[in-house]
Amino acid sequence: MNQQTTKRLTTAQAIITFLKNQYVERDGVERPFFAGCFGIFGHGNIAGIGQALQQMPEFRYYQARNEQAMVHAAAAFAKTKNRLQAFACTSSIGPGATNMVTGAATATINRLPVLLLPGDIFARRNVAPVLQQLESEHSQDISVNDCFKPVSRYWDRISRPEQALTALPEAMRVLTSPADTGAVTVALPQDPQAGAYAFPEALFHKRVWRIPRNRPDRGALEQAAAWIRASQRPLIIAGGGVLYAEASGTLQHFVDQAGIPVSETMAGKGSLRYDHPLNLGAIGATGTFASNRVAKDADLVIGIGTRYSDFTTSSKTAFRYPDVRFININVASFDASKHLALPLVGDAKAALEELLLLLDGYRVDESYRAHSEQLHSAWDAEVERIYAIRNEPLPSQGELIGAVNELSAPDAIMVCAAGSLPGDLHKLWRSRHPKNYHLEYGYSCMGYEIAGGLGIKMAAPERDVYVMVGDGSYLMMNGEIVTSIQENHKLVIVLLDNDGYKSIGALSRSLGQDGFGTRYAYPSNGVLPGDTAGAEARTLPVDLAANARSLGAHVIECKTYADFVAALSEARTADRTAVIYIQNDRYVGIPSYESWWDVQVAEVSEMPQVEAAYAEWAKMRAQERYFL
Ligand SMILES: Cc1ncc(C[n+]2csc(CCOP(=O)(O)OP(=O)(O)O)c2C)c(N)n1
Ligand SMILES: [Mg+2]
Repeated sequence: MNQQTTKRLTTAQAIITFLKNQYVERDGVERPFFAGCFGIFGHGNIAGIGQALQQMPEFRYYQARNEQAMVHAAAAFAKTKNRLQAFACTSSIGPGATNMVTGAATATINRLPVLLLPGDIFARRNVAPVLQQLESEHSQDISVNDCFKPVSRYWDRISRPEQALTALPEAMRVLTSPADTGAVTVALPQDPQAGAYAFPEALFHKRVWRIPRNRPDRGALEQAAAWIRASQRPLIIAGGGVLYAEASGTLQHFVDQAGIPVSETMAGKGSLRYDHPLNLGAIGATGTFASNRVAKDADLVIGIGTRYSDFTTSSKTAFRYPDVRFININVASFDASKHLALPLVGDAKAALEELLLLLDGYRVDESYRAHSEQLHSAWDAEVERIYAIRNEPLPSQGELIGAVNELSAPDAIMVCAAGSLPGDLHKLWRSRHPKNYHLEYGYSCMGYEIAGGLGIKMAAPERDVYVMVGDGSYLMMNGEIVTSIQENHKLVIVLLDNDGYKSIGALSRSLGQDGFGTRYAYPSNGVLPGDTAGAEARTLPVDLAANARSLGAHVIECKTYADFVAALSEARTADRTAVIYIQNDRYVGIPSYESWWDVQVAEVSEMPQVEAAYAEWAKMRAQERYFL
């Protein structure tokens, strides 16, 4: 085809036409990369991207309520699709754009592809300052969209239409790269966005981006096999990379053959079924005693697709064996090299397949395997114990998690992000398939829950989606309930009300700070009450169930565990998004199991409890390690 054939389009029309024609292929399966575009219109995008979407309804537009929420929905969609499909998000300029910054950071930290198309100020500048323009006396080449730079894996601004010709392929390279993916921002000043240009037709040809399964260096693989053979107590840590690579089956095969136990990170939970005898469950600060005991003595840690967050490593106190070594399988050399590991840079599935061949005939010592299996069973009994608690008068969070787990279909998807729920879920949720457990715990962004649920349901409409959300997160961002009803993407939202921030309240008490600022209560004598105020604190007249009802949801209010069980079956048959509202106990918590999380305590204070907490902290701090 003649490279010189051109088509006169606005830049926005060219972008949407381009996006429509981008495909990805992995393992011989080809699919369109973009599922459509979320957006909220304003003067920064209505005549550009807005008009283009209107003209091309085959590239589906979804209206959102809040720009941050739509980016969360897009990220959750991409996560559910194992990064093989994604959304674009269009916003106006100014606040519409900066609302997306938090969403961008969430996507980038979780390594999830999202294409952001914020509107931008006039490139021709003569009418500046345009409504919502933040001016600078130092430069005219600056706008609020520069805020996206540190939270994007690729950032560009299209000030002249022909810049799209080089920007768009770069955007696709990053979005489809397993190692580099994250938020990609292409800012669109409104004049070139709606202005026309003769674009080469070649830009719009169908293009298939191959998602590679890179194999690690052969020498590194051989060395890894030698290290594994030499190890007495190896432990696998399964991270999100196992799931994105769809490597669960290979991991199970590997574990069955080698007998190495597996612990799971927040993003990697579900890599093995919970009832696999060598699955020790969650690891780290929110880990099980099974994982944390094995991690403590492990002489070799094989991290697969993990970024080793402080929650995973218990702030570098989890691995105590003096000569512990690490082998890290990761698509990103950055993560593969953490803890001065032997890096196996490559795809999790491909790397495990190669290692399996090199480990032919290898098996851990029978006593080590038996020890791991014993811990697995002991942990399962602990989960059973917590599921069976029937706390009065208000139910405990653990028993409610048990009910959701036991009464949901094994192929349902449960989503959560912040509060006390993630830690409890990490320990207690029994994952029955690789996508059963969806936690955004890279940014732990309050507000992700319902918006994320929407994105998940769009990615997997055939599955039930359970959103587990605290009252704090619910208050922060609940608007996508409306979108779920508008688009008929039914969610079951379990809204756990404990009158404020249970998680930060517990953290505050552990720091000697009495839950200050974490209860939803009226001030008394100008001071917000802490936990010692007990029941004397006057709670706020907030009715979250009525709030959910006002947004159009089917709301079921519960008081007891029995009500809750009945509500779960009612919600399953409801014709639209259902919200199960229940108050639960602020103080009954799940303990931590032989782990720690480093939160810096005030070194000097006028409060004796804080000084005591500091002394305790200093002891644990001394156990933090460098891996050199
Ligand atoms: C956007 C955002 N702001 C602040 C925080 C810090 N934070 C973590 S959990 C939490 C409280 C969450 O309250 P809620 O949703 O009611 O859950 P609970 O702790 O009561 O279980 C806060 C403020 C956060 N994670 N995200
Ligand atoms: Mg709460």
